[in-house]
Amino acid sequence: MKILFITFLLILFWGCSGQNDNQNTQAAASLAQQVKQEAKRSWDAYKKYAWGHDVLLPISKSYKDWYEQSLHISPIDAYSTIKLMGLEDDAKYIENYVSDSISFNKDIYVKVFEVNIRILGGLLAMYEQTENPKVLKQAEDFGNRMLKAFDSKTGIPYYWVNLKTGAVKGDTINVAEAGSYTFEMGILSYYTQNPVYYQAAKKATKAVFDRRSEIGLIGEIINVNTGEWVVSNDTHIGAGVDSYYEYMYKSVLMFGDPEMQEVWNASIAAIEKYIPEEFEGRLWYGHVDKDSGKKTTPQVTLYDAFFPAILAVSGHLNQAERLQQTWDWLWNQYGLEPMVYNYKEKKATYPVYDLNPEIIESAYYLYHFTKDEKYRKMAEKYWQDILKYCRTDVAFTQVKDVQTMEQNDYMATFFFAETLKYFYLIFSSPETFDFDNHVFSTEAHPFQRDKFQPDQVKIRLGI
Ligand code: DMJ
Repeated sequence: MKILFITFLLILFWGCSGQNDNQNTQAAASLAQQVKQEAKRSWDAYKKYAWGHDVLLPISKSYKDWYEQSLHISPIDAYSTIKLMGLEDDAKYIENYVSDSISFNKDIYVKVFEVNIRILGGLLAMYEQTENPKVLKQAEDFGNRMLKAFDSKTGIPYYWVNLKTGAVKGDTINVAEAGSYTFEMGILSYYTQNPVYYQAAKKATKAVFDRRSEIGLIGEIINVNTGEWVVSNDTHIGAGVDSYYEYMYKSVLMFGDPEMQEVWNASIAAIEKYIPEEFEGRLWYGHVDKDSGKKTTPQVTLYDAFFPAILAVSGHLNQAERLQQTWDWLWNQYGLEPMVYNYKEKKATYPVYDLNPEIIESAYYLYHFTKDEKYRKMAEKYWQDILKYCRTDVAFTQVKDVQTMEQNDYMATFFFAETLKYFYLIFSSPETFDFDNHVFSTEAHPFQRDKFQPDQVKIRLGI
């Protein structure tokens, strides 16, 4: 009788949990569809009001270019999301436009870091999807123009390069801008079978790493010619540093470069030893003096919320989950995140929210690694808040101040490339996308790992 009763309870439990799983899956699937519809609506607004230009201004229904001439950043950056969502006509339209109607031979100075992650990364993702040789030609042409920036005494790129003349300027640069190139330039080396790009990128990363302090920490801002640290002695993992660490690990994942593995091992050990801090029961990664390891400013930027994703994928899952809890707590203080936050004063010191993706990216990685529905619930809340505060009649826009929710008139290109993509992926059924066989660039452009044959990687990247 007792056995019968226990069996009945187990069947009831399984039945209910099966029903819950079903409900969760259906709810997530309909959110994925909603994200796709919103992406399409925003893309149509870009086409209507800003086609051919870099960025949509969704309130004035106008456009803005980053420089004197457009670089078509939105379509190039948006492509991999549009393709992943199965918006085939739009994807084909962008592919044709990029291969037949765009020239990068423009007499303008561009920010090397920003165009690398958005334009070179976007073009390479497009090539991987289409195998259109004209797209690869565009990527190669762009890579060659960018390469001129790396011709400095240290190998760290200048801040600006003129796409037409190859002239450079700007000799102080933050660490993210100095050393986050190995991923895109490694992929370019692979597809063009020319190691020059990866070698230049790796030299820049190592030039930063080689200037670490005795306790293994790097600074924030460096002089391209002298290799000296300037402005402050602080170090952290946030805005201005973030992707330097991200690309070390992703180059290991993608290319298996043993030297980068050593660089990553030494870097993550120093980070974990000196930067984490417990405050009021939560885990924070604030600022630290790079020479003494002493805590300085208890400040984070919303870019730092990429770190749970990197911790999770590199095998530090518990730490990743704890850190994501902190970010979730911060989101809930406002209903969106502030760009800069002092966690001891509990103050948003720079309260803008630019439609950034990092907290959603980390929720997606953690959902993948734990399959815990709580991460989808987190993402659902972020999505509802973005719908509430950032949605406009035609697209989405930034918020000037997360305390008042006053809107700004700008839809950053990474909203297409990253934010919408990570929302779509976390709500889609896991079979939609083979996470373990892909590595995302810092701009969320996905690249398929099994397209990179290890023996060929060594030859083509010069490892
Ligand atoms: C993106 O442009 C990239 O992810 C970059 O590395 C830092 N973060 C922004 C978006 O917040």
